[in-house]
Amino acid sequence: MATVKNSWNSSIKNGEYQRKESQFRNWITADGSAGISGHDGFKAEAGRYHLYVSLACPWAHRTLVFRQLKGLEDLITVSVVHPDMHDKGWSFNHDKESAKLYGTTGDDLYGGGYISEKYLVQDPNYSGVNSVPILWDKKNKVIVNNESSEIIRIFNSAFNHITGNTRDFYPETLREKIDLENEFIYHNINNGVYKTGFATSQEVYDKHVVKLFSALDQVEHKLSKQRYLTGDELTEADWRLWVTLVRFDSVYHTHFKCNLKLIEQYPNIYHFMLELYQMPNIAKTVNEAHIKRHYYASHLALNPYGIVPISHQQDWTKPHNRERQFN
Ligand SMILES: N[C@@H](CCC(=O)N[C@@H](CS)C(=O)NCC(=O)O)C(=O)O
Repeated sequence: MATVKNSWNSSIKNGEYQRKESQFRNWITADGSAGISGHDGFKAEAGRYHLYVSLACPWAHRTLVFRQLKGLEDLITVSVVHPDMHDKGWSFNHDKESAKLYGTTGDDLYGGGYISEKYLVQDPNYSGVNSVPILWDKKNKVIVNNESSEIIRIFNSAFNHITGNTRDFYPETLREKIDLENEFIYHNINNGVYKTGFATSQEVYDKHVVKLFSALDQVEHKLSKQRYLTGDELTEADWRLWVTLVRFDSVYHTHFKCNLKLIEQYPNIYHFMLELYQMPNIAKTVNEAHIKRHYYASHLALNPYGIVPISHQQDWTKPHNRERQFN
């Protein structure tokens, strides 16, 4: 079967959704020396860096969460695209109404029209994916990094000397465990919902939906015995799972046919999701209208009329039970 181009950061091969590699992988460090991947370094400075995000994108959401967790709100500015993503990719369409409903900002740095321009500025022949998030250097007008798993690691430590915030979500002692959780959750859950939703054959859909729910069953069991994925400490792995959970009942369950259960039907995962949502400054990273509008109105192959369903409204303020003793 042929490879079909898909408007998302992906292609479809033999009915299977395939995500592409991010191409900009530079690192910010306290002194600007080259980062771990051997690329040119960028120095951590207040006001120098910027994030381009969609509030719908779970990968971009990770970076917004870490911006809050690490007290980087005043150091790193943000632009929010319009939730609709069509042929020309993410746009900076923006007016009073979309600002109010979806948190759009336009390209408040350069007045640009599309995210693709940020990539074309780097390389006029750029043919990669025009994805968000982008971590942008305002000083040199270049992309630092467009891989969220690395952007959150940068945020986790690079600006500590400026903010004094030394909270560590990737502590040395837990790295092996965190890496294992990340690997499992990325393939089966974070990307699992996409592999399920974008499957173009029954066989492939059946395979991925079963894998996804078997992974959720395993997470439910784990969270019945311990507060967080790696034990009693909140880490990067928990946040990486959480961004998928908050989109699940309103979007993935319906739009991606991940419908064997709702997250609400997994008591431990559900309360874990509420607990993290209720942590300081986290709720402001969640814009449900932007999330729903993006998925339902952008993937017209899955939802041709772009109708956004009135889904069950989650009560995010419901008290969670995660403070109990685990044995
Ligand atoms: N590996 C990237 C993936 C980012 C990604 O897939 N972003 C999607 C939105 S959720 C995107 O911008 N897609 C644009 C496109 O496919 O044209 C990361 O984690 O940062």
